[in-house]
Amino acid sequence: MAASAASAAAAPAATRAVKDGALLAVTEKPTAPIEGQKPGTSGLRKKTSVFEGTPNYLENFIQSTFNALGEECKGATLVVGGDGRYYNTTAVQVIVRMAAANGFARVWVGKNGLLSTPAVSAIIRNREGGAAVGGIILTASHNPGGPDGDVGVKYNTGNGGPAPEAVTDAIYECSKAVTALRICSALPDVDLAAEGRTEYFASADAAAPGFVVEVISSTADYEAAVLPCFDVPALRKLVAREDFSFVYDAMHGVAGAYASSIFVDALGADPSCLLNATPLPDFGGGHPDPNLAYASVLVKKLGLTPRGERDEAAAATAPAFGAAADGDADRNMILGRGFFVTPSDSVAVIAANWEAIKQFRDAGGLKGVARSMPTSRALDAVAASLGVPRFVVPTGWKWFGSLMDSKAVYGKEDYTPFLCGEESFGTGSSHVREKDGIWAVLAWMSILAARNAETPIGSLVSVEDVVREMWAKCGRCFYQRHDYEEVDSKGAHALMDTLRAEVAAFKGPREVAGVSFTGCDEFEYTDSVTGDKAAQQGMRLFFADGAGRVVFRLSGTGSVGATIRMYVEMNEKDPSRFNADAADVLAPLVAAAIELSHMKEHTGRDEATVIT
Ligand code: G16
Repeated sequence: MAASAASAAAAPAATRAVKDGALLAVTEKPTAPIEGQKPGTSGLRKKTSVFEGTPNYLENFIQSTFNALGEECKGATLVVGGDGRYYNTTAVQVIVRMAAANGFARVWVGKNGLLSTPAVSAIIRNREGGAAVGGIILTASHNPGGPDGDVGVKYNTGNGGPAPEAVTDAIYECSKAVTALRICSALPDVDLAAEGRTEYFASADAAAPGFVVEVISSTADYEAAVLPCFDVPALRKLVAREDFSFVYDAMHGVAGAYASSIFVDALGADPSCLLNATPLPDFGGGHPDPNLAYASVLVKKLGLTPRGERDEAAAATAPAFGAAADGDADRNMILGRGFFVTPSDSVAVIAANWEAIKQFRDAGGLKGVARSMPTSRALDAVAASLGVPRFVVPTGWKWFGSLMDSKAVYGKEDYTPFLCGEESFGTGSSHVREKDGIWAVLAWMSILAARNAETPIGSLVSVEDVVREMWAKCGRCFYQRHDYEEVDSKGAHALMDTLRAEVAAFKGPREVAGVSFTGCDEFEYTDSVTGDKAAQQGMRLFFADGAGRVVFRLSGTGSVGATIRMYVEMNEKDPSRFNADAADVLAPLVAAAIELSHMKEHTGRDEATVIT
């Protein structure tokens, strides 16, 4: 399968030559800066109504991106695709016309406008030996889609990863100064339904095309990057076991475009294992966020309550393994029969079981691991036990890229193969420079395959077994994230200021709401590879000498008001307490953090909007 995917990626597409120079004529359209086009944690995300209802909203941002790239656009190749949400194909057509006018020589567009986020990363890095300068991904990730939902645009650089802050800051600065849009208005719509290459010539006798649009397979380059990471025959053996069954919920996002060829064709699973596998512009009316709250159908199927507790009756007949993806297929949720794996535990378990994963085995082991700061410290304990360097970065996948590129790009220490993860249901490795939901699922299946290579049918080592094994070695990090969504922005900032004042005034341990509050700080980061700095990356409150921790930060991915994220963690080393209910264990920390932050006073809220 891997070999055929690789050759499919290299297969020449049908070519059509169009020799009408008028089509490449550039129109300069006057425009004026639009306020608020500042990329957040992962690109620009706004309500669809803002993109549709504000003249030139998309065009301004794309022109600002190209202006920020400057000379890099000239003669270059750009990748364009998205998660299939409403407005995806409209935006693709606009971007192609603007790319032609801004000097790009070629655009690679995913068939039907579809490309997952990790697929864009793979195409930028690998297709034609890394010929693309970068890519534009049309996604608002896990945010709902449709006319009432969200649209997002993000730029990935030549390493395949999300643009670092220097680039997004430059785009933002350009957005404040943009006065003209460059567009090849006469260029016809790209036929997105069929793979193929269209060459536009500036004149009938031009020797070479002035601009090329290639509609490429959405899946081939991605499969060629991801399948060789795993022992596919071993995965097929697992899937064929009578006592193994699994369900994958693509949540009507772009993962559906990959799920059938990977899980059914390559691994031999029955097509009935796929749920919601047709990408839809409104994600079927759902919220394509793979967590306990929004992947409720899958959660129930796996024998779990909406709080992630085991429902004995339902668990008795549940599949052995379940997983879900978000809109752009970079996030994942992992479930066992009647068992929820927190994303923080997930990356720690993968690290602890690295030998089960061919990609790591072939390289002689992991050379680096990392987590975002709010992610639980489970990975720290595993990294220490393995003796592998461990990094803690601010929230945002872009911060992992420099560590993965440390040797190849910066000539420093080699940390690849590299494993990283975030509490926000993101897990990935150095095979691409984005988090990769399907990679994470295959990593988990590889662990189950390795652990069950010799087990008799009927005694499957389960998801729960491997998680408990990690807890037994490293302790259990009880973990929850409480999100207060669509809070008034002023109140949210005032809450952060209250915590900042707490840090400034902290005089030593004291009791708060019956818990011992032992320290606090504000997280700041210096990238050890590039020297880049990031200030104000979250307020940290420590309890019980650091065993308990609550982090507050404001989300950078919402589109309305502010979202306050409160991440609550308690590290427990005593195995007799591992079976306690996470909500019960964390309740005292939640109460103390709410008191210290003056949550109610700043937000008017009695409780979180979503707890995951
Ligand atoms: C993006 C970033 C992640 C980040 C997440 C949540 O993910 O790539 O690194 O953890 O947003 O960010 P925030 O807490 O600021 O909302 P995605 O899947 O939304 O692109």
